[in-house]
Amino acid sequence: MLDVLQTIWEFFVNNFLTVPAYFIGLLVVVGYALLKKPWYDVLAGFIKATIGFFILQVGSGGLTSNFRPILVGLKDKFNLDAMVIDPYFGQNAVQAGMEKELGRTFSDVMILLLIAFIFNIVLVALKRFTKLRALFTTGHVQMQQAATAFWLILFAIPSLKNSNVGILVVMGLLLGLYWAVGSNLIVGQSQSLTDGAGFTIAHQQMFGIGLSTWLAEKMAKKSKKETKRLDDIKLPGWLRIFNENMVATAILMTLFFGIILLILGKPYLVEKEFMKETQNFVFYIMTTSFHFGVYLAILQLGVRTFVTELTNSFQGISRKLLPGAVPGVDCAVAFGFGSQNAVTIGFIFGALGQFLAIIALVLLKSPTLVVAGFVPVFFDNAIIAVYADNKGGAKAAMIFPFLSGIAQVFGSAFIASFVGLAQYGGYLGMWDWAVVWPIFTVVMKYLSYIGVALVVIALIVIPQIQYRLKKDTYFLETEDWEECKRIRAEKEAGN
Ligand code: ASC
Repeated sequence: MLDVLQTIWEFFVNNFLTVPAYFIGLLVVVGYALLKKPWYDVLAGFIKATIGFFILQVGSGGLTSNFRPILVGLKDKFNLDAMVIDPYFGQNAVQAGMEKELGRTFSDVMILLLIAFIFNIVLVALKRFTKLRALFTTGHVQMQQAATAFWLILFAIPSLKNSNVGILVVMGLLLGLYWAVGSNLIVGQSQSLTDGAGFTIAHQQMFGIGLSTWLAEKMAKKSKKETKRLDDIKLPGWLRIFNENMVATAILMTLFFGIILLILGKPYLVEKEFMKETQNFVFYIMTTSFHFGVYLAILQLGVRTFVTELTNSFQGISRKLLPGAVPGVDCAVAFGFGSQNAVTIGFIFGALGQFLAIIALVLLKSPTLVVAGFVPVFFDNAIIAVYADNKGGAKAAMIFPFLSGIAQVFGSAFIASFVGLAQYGGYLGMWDWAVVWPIFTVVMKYLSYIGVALVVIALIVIPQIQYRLKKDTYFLETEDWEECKRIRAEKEAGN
């Protein structure tokens, strides 16, 4: 009997737990079965989820091999670790590191994701006590964060390695709380921006948005002059080419990697057999740089394919369980609201901040060379500008993305070197993961379980403070926005 169980377990471990593509397929099957979908939808879901992950692996393998000449070259010649701050490079880096150093597979990350998500549901179900009103539903981001959190937490508390249950409890608790608290933090600001569209942002910079927007509002209240809105400013049309992922990635990568490859020089690349003597150097540089765009596109296609299935199978379940909660969605959803200039302005000032910070790192002889990735420089800073402009006008929409750009580079350089991810070529350099999680990590590294407790308490307290500041209208933000606005306007007039 025990033999049979053992064989079944081994079969499960060998074919599902250690093969993320099938594990994700299995999760989708379970979700759809619970939703009582017809068998053909379950089958289609399984196929899409599994193939989606295989596609992702093609993209991520391509990125890694495309990046090799640069990583190897910089290490060889200058003893530098080049690191792209971008969620996909970050996920790749963790994946590589996990397999090499921890002997774990990506299925561990998927289990963590699942537990943290269930914990997020529980926290919202208990919203009378927790004051948490939002569910994090952005699957591809959850995966990137689960991977990064896995690495950061194991680095901070290495003893967790010995206990599978311990790892999952501590990590699920921290990540689930971060998702619930972060997306809840900006419910009110999101309702204000969208005039009650009934969603919040569940992405990688919720604390960045919350803090910047709060400061923007303070700034606007203090200033005597009328605040100028971004919509009052006219921008040159050519800047819009940066709003397209593929174009911006190609330009950024050609700029950064072009310079690095030029510095490494053709003779070196030929000697190491990265390129042929007969190849034209300029076209080699262009081909290499453009291929980052190619592999990112493949990778994103794969992610979208399986995340759609995963989210559908998760969401159906949570919607039934959680009336009165709002979904946390991708930051790009909010780009349709507020000023249309904000996206471009946020990108430009964020890029300016990042470039200055990168130059500073080079001048300071940092052992980690940070390379700007498209996703943080564009999405983080654009969304911060959209929210900051809504509360604080044009000036805020320039200042906060600029500061964010600086924080993204310095924060990522610090944490990725500290935890040993820089050597794998990437880090999830988005605002919260360059500022908030490094703080968590340091606190936990030096205080161990007391540090974990402190982080947990800090997270639990945040929604309680939010609630106490606006007791009478807090839950109305999600339940009845018109009424919430009315009461707040009355109060304002009364003052
Ligand atoms: C991310 C990430 C993306 C983008 C996208 C923005 O963090 O991984 O693909 O931002 O979610 O719409």
